[in-house]
Amino acid sequence: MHAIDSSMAGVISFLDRYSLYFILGHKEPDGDCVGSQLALASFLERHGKTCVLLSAGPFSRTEIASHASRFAETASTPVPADSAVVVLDCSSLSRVGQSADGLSGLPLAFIDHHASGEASGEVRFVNPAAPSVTYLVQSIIEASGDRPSPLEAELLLFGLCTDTGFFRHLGEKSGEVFHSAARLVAAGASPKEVFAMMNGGKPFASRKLMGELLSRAESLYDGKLLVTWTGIEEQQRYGLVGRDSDMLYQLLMTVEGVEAVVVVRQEKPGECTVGFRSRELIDVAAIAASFGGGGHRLAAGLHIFGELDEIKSKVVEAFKSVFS
Ligand SMILES: [Mn+2]
Repeated sequence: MHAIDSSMAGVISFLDRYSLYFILGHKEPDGDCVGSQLALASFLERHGKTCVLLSAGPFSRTEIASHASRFAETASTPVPADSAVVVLDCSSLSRVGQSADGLSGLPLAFIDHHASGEASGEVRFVNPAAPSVTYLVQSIIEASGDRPSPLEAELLLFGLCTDTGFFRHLGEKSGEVFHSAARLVAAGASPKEVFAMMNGGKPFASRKLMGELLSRAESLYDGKLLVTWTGIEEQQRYGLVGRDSDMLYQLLMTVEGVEAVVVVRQEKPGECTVGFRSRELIDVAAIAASFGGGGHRLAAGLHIFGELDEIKSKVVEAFKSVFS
């Protein structure tokens, strides 16, 4: 068993050591995942490396759909000698899905800002205090004595804005995050364009579906928990494109007295996903973890086997101890 290197020097030397890097992210990628993968690949390619971008997809979020063509689902075999794997925005291989197929045994590094994950990989550059993985990738580029290209800066700002809800989720000790964002803007990123990329281009029907979820939301535990849900038939009727939960959470979190919001979706018969948001007091990552999910203290999620009604009542029940 080798010691795991979690230092900046360790990750920089890992990214210098090999000639080809497979750059992976988690299933159901978001702007932070895709932005950090693309920015890291661009940086490494500028430094003479070959990069292969892999993702299990699906690229169902409107704001990342245009990047889908840059990614393959699995590596083509045989894998060239002197290759290594970098996994971004998650800390365990189970989250990357089939994109890791054929890559076992290669040198492996994780760059992540989630607290959960298993202790594998030669390098684990993991900082749960980081607001996004793009923030960590930016710190790696800068610690290497370089600065992001205009394209990389835009991708890095896109990831940072995705995971911070365009800076809304940041608290009082986040001065350094704003400094790093300022350096991205100085390097050519446009906040206006990133905002449009994140929030524009949604199908009309996706807003109608959001209306359905808003009208059916239930207020529980004296208004501290708001829960809403949607079934398969309804999602098919309105279409799955552009279902940005972020806006839905944002609207529900504005309600007076609310501490947490839960959204349950039946994805297919016998399978649901559950999303959690917390205002401040409730650790929703712990609640998600009790069902096998994960995430951050104030934003978490899980994929679970079962039907909508059953999962919804189990999840609501799990809040009993925190609200009593
Ligand atoms: Mn992230």
